Amino acid sequence: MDLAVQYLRRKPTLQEIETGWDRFEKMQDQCGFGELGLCCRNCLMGPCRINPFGESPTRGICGITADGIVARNLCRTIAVGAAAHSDHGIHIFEVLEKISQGVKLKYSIKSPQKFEQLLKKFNLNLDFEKGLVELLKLAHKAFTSLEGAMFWLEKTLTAKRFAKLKELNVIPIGVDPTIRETLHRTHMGTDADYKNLLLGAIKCSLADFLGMDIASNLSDVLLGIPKLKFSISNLGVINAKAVNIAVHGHNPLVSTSILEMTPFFHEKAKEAGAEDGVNIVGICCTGTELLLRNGIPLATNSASQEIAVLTGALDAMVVDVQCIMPSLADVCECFHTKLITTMSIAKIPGAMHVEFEPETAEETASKIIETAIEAYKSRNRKLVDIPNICQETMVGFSPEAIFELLLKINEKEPLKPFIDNVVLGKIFGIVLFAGCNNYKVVQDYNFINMAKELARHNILLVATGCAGGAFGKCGFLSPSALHICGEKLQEVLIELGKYTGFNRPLPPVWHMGSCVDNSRVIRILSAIAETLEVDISDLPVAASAPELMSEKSIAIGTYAVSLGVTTHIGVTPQVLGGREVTEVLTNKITEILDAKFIIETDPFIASQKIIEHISNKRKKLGI
Ligand code: SF4
Ligand code: MSK
Repeated sequence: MDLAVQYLRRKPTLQEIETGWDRFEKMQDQCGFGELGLCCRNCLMGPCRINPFGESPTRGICGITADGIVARNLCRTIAVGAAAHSDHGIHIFEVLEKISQGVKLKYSIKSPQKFEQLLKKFNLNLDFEKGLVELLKLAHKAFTSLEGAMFWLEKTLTAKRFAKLKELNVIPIGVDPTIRETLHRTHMGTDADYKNLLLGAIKCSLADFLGMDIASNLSDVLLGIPKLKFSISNLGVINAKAVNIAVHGHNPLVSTSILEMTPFFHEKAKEAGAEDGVNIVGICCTGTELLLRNGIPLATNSASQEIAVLTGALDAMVVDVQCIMPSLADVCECFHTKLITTMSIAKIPGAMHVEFEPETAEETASKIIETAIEAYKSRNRKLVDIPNICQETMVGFSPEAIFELLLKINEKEPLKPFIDNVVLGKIFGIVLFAGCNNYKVVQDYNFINMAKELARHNILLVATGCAGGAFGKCGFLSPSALHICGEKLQEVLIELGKYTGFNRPLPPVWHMGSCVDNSRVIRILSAIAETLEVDISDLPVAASAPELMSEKSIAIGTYAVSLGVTTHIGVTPQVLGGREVTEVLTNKITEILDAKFIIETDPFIASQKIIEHISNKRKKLGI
């Protein structure tokens, strides 16, 4: 769908360079057992595969059923997603911990406002230094104990949802122990009851939410709360006259230090011939972190990460963790582009490794920028071809930025004007778009078509991660895209826009952050539900991951359902081989969580199903 990507992918001189789309074609037909989630290699008697047509073999060698295998695989997927999010959180935690211990770092607390907010939320009536120590103790307890997890979740979720989860006995026993327990129960000969495994999956997904909520909150404390601002998105943000550094992955620590060191290298870049100095652009969630906090332009989202290199004008691609294609090394090899890995747990053969440590962040960042400037000197001008495509992008819709805006309308009850518009049907509902791209779907096709369908029905859209990237690139994060909304929603966005100081309407899609910031959406929905004295599951809301790819997305989708948000998935998940499991996830789960999964690959039918779901919720609320 992205014209910039289409242009470079179809360029005759670049045809020899293999990308994810080529590898996807070569991979066809993909294994049917794997597609259905019916293979198991959890022990060395395997691999075992179950016949999906009910014929023999109907059980693994150990005797486990198809539903048992599918549920076990799902648990493992969620555990990996939760581990990725929480490890990200730990990286931020460790920097704050060092600050609290007085270690001299380049980082300092950028948002005292967020820090105070968290102290208040957790009843910590303390001064700065003691407050920081106690806040970190709480986060650590949430990572490691049931007591800590209970405390953090009770203070974050609606009372009704928390009570429901407690009754189901699915409150995580801390983030880390829950991941451990989940992996344990999936060991050969341990949990064989698919229902019990699915409860384990719910519990682990809540550990994911917890780790993510800690990561998102602590990132705001350390790096600042995103505020409303304008930037630009798509490959046109790469500047032929500058040394271009793309930052990619998920860890904002590395990229933030590169960004902060950049001003010291403009002159050096100019001396090397780059008249516009150093230009930082973002890819995936690292890009999103810098986009929302610092207004740094976003080059592209996940499926087209290799395409950014094909512009011939990237001098360095700096990567940290998660969603980084190992193939980048081969693509960079075709150009002068330096691929630089920065984290000890994420190395790529063929890449240069510059280890990142918070204590030496400045030196590391300087070394990376200098490497990019050196690479620039060998840039082949003949290979440079940057599609002149980029879109205005309004970002920074953190809960704090939204509340700040609403406070200007109603100082006493800031949520009231928003809720009134929901009641009046001017905002018919809210849908969160999250998750990745997936080569099984034409890139951004489901995002764009579903957004158009839903916005037309006056549904307000919020986005995170690569969903936000898709909407940025196609222009839906710009106030100029107001026309995709129904008239009633247009009125609301125009009215709210009057209070931003930008004298523009708000865009149809509100970008809330990276993958870990999905927890921001839950915080807002919880606040609305508490105001109305209902549960999140009573609200006219839904979530959609129409092009999901990563294990993290499965974890997010599962916790969204666990927290009462019916969630659409646009790529067939690897569970359909377990008939009972599928029936539970798409139907019976409603009995215990009042929310379910909608699996639908057609974006138009999916939109209809979401609209129907929202209509039903409105009817139940009597609005
Ligand atoms: Fe096969 Fe059971 Fe071993 Fe899985 S755990 S590989 S189903 S024997
Ligand atoms: S980066 S998890 S491809 S959203 Fe967060 Fe994008 Fe999905 Fe990675």
